[in-house]
Amino acid sequence: MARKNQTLGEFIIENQSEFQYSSGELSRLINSIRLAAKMVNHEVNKAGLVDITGSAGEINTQGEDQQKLDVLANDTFIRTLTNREIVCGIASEENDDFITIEGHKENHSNKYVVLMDPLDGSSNIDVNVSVGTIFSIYRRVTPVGTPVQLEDFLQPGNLQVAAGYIVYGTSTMLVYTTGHGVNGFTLNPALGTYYLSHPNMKFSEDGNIYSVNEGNYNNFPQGVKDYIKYCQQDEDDRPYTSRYIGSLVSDIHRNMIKGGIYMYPQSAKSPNGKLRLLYECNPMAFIAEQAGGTASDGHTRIMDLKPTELHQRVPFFCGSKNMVAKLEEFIQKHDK
Ligand code: P6P
Repeated sequence: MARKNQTLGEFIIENQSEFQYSSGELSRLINSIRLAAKMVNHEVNKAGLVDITGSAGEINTQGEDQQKLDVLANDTFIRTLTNREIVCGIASEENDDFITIEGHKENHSNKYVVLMDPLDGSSNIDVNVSVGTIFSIYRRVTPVGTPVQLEDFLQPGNLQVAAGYIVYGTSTMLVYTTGHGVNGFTLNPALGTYYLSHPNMKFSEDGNIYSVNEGNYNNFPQGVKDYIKYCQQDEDDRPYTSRYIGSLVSDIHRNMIKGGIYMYPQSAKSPNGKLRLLYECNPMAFIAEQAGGTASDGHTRIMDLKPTELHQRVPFFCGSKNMVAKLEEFIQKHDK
């Protein structure tokens, strides 16, 4: 049972029984993510003061200019999870291939793998706009005790055991689910403690915010164009409000609190969309569904998609379920 202002540590202990099959290892894993998030938060909050903003001069696996904080966040999460030996593998947006964690300690856990986007929206860092970390946790499919394989990471989102995000915004929040609803914890930076500030977060069935990069409008599929025009019509509860931060975690976090839909469609520039299925769409979809929302690629439930590549991209529509359903109606009308 969630009690307002409970600390994250108390919450994890009191809800330990919910972690199916877990002998406390999943709790230890969430605790490690909590610690790494505090370290990244410390660096993000002083980004403007120390020479760590701006480009690291490297290009990541996505061909994107790697920001220094991207590298720092990636290293921090990987080091924290590796030192505690509570996962046997890590896949990251910043690394071409997955990382295998060899166990040396007697309490080494080799049940779980983590997939993450260590610092999503990092192009916003230099302009002081909020950014986020996204993570997704699975039990491995290969036998425990053998080295992890790619198949341990290429699992459909409906097999996630936990997923969450950290939003480094006006306050830093950790929002996650283990399949029993969604709870948001706000960090008190003075104490370094997270407090349950948003128990049992819910997407409203309807909303009046739509989030999309309208600069790509001319390249969107016709169904998406029609839906955007529908949002703008002066009729019934419309026009809706357009809000787009360009930071997935922030846009979805706001829409979960206020009601709304986030859209990243395919386009001529991004024929499969821009967002990555494994460590952006699946975790955000798990959270959205656990909060009563939905997430699809316009035709199929995101969490039912069978992954084929570690960094594959898919079109992504996520939020208030009646808004996503309306969009799918427009998209599917053009399928006939
Ligand atoms: P665009 C950030 O790079 C990101 O992955 C998401 O956080 C964000 O929603 C999207 O891309 C923004 O992309 O093409 O609109 O700048």
